Amino acid sequence: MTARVLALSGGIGGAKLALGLYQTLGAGELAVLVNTADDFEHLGLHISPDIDTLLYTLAGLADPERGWGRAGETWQFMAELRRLGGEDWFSLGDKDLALHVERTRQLRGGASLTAITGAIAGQYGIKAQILPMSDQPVRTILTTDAGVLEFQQYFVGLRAQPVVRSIEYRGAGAVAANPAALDLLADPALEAVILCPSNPWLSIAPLLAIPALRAALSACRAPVVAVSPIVGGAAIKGPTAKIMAELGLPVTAAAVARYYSELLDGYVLDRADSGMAQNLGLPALTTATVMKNDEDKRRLAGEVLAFARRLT
Ligand code: FO1
Repeated sequence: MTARVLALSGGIGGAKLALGLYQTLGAGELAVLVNTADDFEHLGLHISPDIDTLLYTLAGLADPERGWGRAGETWQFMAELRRLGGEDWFSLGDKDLALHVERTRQLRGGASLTAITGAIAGQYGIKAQILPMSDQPVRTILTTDAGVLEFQQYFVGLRAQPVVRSIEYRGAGAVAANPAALDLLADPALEAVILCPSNPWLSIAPLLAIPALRAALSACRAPVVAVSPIVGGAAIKGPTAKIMAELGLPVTAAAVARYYSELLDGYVLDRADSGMAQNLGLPALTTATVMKNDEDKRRLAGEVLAFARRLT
């Protein structure tokens, strides 16, 4: 079945709404286009953190507290690695490790990240398409007060503490966008494109930096709706608010809407920010956007889909 809703997502924040959409839509009706600019090579393995967060979340395997990695994980590999004096700044659980080893083996055998992700999603019983934004590498590089840093070095190694001056999505201008995503965006049967409440600058911007994807989103006939990751001047999780302030932007839901503005047909913001809804220059839905449990995720997903339908 061809998907009728395409969600754009990074890792933890985006995966929450993606799960709500997945549980609200029928089997095969959701496709998720995922950031791969956080990917990196670590201990000789290809790690795709945002894809893995989507895989584990939609399969019901994710750790609910951390948001990344597996529930009920064990850490014997990391303990032994530490004992050997190995690199232990990035934690790979024992179950999670199997995914990285198998993915890396298949990549070295010549399979594409899209094909591998599709096969793993199938193994996990996921009835949605999980699409890497590209099969070629794009890498987020941050210029900070601690120097020029690769994404995971900044995010995990330095806990996102350095002050960000600028962000580059290295390679984005030259890679091919995922062809399945381009096909979906051009499909007249597509009903909605949802920008999940991921970090706009770290998670969604890498997708938008791929010229063919941005053009396809602009040309798409289905309504494009973003959900604000900023609520009442703060981010629900992660460094979105900190980065906005460091980039000289006001930390508001409206500033996120302005960042996406030319792509959007509608914007969803929290009740805490209802005062901003009138001045966005585009249709807005004000609702409770903080997702504390699966019921919140399904409720928000249902409201976002109904809002998008009204924009058609
Ligand atoms: N995030 C952390 O904060 N610390 C970790 O040690 C860590 C390990 C890790 C391993 C596999 C994986 O798929 C994700 C992992 N993450 C970890 C999360 C991840 O790197 C970030 O949350 C995303 O890249 C940002 O979306």
